Amino acid sequence: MPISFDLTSEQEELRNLAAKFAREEMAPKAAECDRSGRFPEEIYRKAWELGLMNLNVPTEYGGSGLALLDQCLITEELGRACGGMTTSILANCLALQPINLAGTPEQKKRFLGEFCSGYRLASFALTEPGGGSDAGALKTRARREGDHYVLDGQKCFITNAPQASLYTVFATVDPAKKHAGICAFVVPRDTPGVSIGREEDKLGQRASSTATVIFEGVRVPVDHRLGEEGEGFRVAMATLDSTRTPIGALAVGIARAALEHAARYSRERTSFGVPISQHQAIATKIGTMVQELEAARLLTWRSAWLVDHGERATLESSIAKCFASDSAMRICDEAIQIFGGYGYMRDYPVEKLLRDAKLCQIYEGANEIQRLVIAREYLKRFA
Ligand code: COS
Repeated sequence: MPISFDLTSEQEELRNLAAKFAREEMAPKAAECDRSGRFPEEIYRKAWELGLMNLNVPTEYGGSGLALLDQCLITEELGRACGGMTTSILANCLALQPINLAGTPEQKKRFLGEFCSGYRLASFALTEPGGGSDAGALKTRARREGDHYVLDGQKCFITNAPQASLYTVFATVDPAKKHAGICAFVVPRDTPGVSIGREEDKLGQRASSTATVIFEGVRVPVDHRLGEEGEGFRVAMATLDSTRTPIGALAVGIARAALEHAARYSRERTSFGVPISQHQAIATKIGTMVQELEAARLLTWRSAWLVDHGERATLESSIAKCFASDSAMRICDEAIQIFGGYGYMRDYPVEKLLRDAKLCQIYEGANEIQRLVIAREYLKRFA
């Protein structure tokens, strides 16, 4: 089978569009939003206007309908400018993917259409205060009452929760059934009984918002359930199979920014009479950083390519997300080291990158879970 890393002219255009938006709109406000924790809604609106949101929504429902590889190209450019803003922009793709995967044509038209006819945000609500990694043990209850389900429970660390108009929520009809009891629901924000709890004050990615969502006696019509009763866990896992790869691309974007800052600084800063880039101690750091960045990008591209060719990429998406986020942490750490004392200071851009990269190791499945998935999938194939 031929392998090509050439991008089409359409892909180059998309990448340029994202790079321009990142450079002109996101980057100038990244430091300010990081300091204040402000949610820059004007940027997200503009991203929507340019078609840089809802990238995975099919064109027939008004979305961009982009291949996952195209989504990764865009995400890397956005991630290079601001990790937190990129997370908020990507959150719609994560929240709407269960509808893409398991919605009926009528549900897709009803729920996806409104995201493409106007600017709106959605949140993916899986994680709970009692556990994130063991998603099969979630406790939010869904009790069937006639043609409704009644939801009770709490979801935590939910991206864009305070601003979202819709949540895709995972709840169980019977905790004893574990995975087989879980259902996926579409829950509009204005449904009585839905409220927002504590908004988090985070280490990094501070331009995105993160909060608890509380469901108290929330009545959801049966036709808001995605897929059959008991299919919710599989819908969540299949969603993450395609959304973990863009998290890898986001980590590549953050790492690329760190490498570029460090490379530029190493040529400007002198010590012992020469630019520090001429010292082997610095050059070998840069050599390793470049290798890790290139490898991380290739892994995200391969995972995206497989998904775009209709393959299940559980293994590859976990590898891409895990490797890219671990490398981003190492690259950002080395970038700070190259900047020396300046790197530790908030006046310089690299400490933010490290704080932003850290979240990529934790969300959409902690990297310990990715390693577990990788080992399981490898052993299945190896057998
Ligand atoms: N696609 C489709 N189906 C899948 C799947 C996938 N990627 N992964 C698992 N399943 C199915 C399995 O085939 C199994 O189905 P059967 O019951 O019919 O055999 C079922 O789901 C249960 O799978 P499994 O036994 O692997 O579940 P476990 O509880 O052992 O482990 C992990 C699942 C740990 C991998 C899962 O809970 C996980 O990914 N946790 C992290 C959650 C996460 O990413 N949270 C972040 C939220 S977004 S910020």
